[in-house]
Amino acid sequence: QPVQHLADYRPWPFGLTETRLDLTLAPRDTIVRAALDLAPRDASDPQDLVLDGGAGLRLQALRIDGQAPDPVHVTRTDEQLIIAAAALPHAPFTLETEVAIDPADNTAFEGLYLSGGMFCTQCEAEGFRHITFYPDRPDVMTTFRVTLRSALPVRLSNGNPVGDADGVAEWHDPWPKPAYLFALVAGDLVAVSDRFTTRSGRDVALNVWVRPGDQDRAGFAMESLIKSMRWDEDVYGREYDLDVFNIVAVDDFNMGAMENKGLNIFNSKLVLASPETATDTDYERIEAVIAHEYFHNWTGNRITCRDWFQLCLKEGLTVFRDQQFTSDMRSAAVKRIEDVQTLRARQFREDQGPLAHPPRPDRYEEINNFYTATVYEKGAEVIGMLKNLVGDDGYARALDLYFTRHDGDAATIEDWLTVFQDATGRDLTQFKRWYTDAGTPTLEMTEDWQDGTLTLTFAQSTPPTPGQPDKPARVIPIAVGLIGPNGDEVTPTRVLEMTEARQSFTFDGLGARPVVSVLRGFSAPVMLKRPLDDATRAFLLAHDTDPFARWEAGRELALSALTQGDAAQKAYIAAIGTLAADEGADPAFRALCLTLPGEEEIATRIAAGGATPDPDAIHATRSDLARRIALTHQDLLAGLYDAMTVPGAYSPDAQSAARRSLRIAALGLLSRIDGGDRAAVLFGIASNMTERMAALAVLVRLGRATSALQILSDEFGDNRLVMDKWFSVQVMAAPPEQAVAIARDLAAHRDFDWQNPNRFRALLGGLAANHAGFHAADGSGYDFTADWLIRMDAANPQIAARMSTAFEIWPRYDAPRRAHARNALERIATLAGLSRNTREMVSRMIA
Ligand code: BAL
Ligand code: ZN
Repeated sequence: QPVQHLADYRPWPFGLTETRLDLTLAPRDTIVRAALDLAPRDASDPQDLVLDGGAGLRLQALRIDGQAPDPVHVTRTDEQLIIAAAALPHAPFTLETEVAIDPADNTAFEGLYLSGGMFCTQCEAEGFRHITFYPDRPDVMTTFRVTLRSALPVRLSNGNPVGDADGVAEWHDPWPKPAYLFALVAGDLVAVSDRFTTRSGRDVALNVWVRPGDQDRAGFAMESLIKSMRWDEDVYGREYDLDVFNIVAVDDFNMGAMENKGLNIFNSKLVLASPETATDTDYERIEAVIAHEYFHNWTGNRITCRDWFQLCLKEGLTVFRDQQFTSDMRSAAVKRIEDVQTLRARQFREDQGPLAHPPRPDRYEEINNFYTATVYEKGAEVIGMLKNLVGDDGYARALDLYFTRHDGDAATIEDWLTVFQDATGRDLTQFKRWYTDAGTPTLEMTEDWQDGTLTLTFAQSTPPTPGQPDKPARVIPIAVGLIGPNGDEVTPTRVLEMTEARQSFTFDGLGARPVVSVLRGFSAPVMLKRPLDDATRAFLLAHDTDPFARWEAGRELALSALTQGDAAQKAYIAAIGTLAADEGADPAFRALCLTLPGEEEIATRIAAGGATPDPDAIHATRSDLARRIALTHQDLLAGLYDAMTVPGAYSPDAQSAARRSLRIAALGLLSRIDGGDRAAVLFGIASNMTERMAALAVLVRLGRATSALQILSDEFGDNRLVMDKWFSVQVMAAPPEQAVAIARDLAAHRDFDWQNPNRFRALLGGLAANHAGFHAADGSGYDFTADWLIRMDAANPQIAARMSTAFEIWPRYDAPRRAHARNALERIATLAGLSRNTREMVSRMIA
């Protein structure tokens, strides 16, 4: 498959009105019979019928209106089946195919595969072509009728059940959909069930399907689903549209979850939770991802993407919606801060390296490589900015128009922006650059104060990214508030709309010079630079009424403390102590303020300033600062650690989780001076996984985790999800100089089932998350990772390519590290038989 270009899009020359599938499931020789009702779009211009489907499909029969075509008119290539126009009727016709496939050999988990004896599918983006020959593109939408034949007791597909008897189940999906939303499951499963009545009175059967024995860990997923369904009705006016909604938990899954119509398939780690096995973070994530997949029913399924370049149309919007949902269910302030942390850690990092691309790319080789932080998280930020610019009412009008105008469509970013223009009258020509231009803009702010007038001058610039050397100015919504010298807000939040490369805004009639609170709520995904002394940052940390800006002031102080030496450290430590002691503040907010920036974030900041990050120095400086905080605030932290104990039975609600998060932040700092004694006690007595894992991470960092690790594996050796944590914490929290050796030992462990994506991610992702460990000066982290990427690529290209992003910022390090990284990448690049997925990633990284 050559490079795909957005500019080359052409509609498919046939219409498809119904797809009928009949599958006889077996580990080997699954038989797939497909009947496609087709019609040429323009009978006067006959076209070849080109269907996707490669060598893995063993074609056993091919008929057009019941007749086998002359073989001279049929061509097979590596990736397609082509029937010449000469063999096709000029009127509607039915194409029938019969193929045999081997799910048991499918280690790539794309298409139909087996996971622990269960048949399941993953078709986004281009998995359906591994099941049958098909126009596997999102703009070909049709209704599906599916017959499943299997002796396994549960047989599921999309839409509504028609019947199920004697090993044969029939399903009908009345909503036209593209093939990427097709799914089937057959297995020995049990359901946690409930019902939901939509506001127009549709009675919907809800099921969360799990393996027998896992039912007691599926209740939270069901609660989350019901909350999501209600929220989408209340906030977006969107109702569910089938009689059943099924969720299935699967152990082997490349993604987090998948929004197949009426049959969401989930990685089991995003469904199964109990207090003993899941952390507060797991619970929050399960709630968010259940919501995300459910919300796709409207933003993704009813309105899908015309082509894969438009992926952020559904993903950015659905992430934005799940972020709103979590804000409503929990603390909006804390959620916003967490989202910005994620954006900076993943997307700003992506923008800083050779994989930088716009939210809507205009070329790709392998679309699976574009399920990125830029498409998802930056895609959501762009919608947040749009909402900021048109206001809440404008946003609501635009979304209503989007749902009415485009229901049933395969739409584009242009369609999306036109809806906003039509609903609000606003010209979005310049705004569109956020979709088409890559890179994180830098926004510099300077202030001028004269006679009661404050002038803020902003200058924006965006560094070059691959293929985009020059970046014109973008529209940047800059939310600003002014705070008086006594700490009162004198000017509430106002959104300044910057449209030029350099632009000034004035505030008149001010009595005394205020302190500027800028980029409130992180109103645009930019890197803000402003000359500000630590005393003013401390003032904002104490007084800013915008929680994000308040936290950000603390973050800036922390980064200053980490890079500027003693005076900055003193200022930071004093300010952070005041905040930690503020009993009026949300414990989760205090926890966020007490948590130092991660080593990766510090490195990104140093690189953005034009310097070369030194992973070992960053690790040492950060550890020293944590120790100084602990020494200075020993009593305060010990008091918090005790006071934030949550009495009674575990509950994953936001308030309880907030208290635990503050307790854990205190524990982490105290461990810098108590030798890990508190952590050892906590690990022994805690009955919930949140506190046990936090304690375990401390013990691993301090090299005293041997018995705790043994206890955990004795207790949970047969629980895959807990064992994933067991693998990852040992590497992620390890002292950097030991991380690679520990990873090597664990890779030889009998439970390192490397073909399971979660287990592979636990170990390799754990190492990548250990910044100074992965970037070991001798290149051992790079070599170890490259060895495993090579091995994984032969089994599962998607996972290998995804995990190769561990290298995505290699050019920012020093010359010896760069040489090691380049060697490792070249070793992968030159491998014979490398997948398209990994080849594209590696070649972009070493271009
Ligand atoms: N569509 C792929 C999985 C997700 O974003 O929901
Ligand atoms: Zn999604």
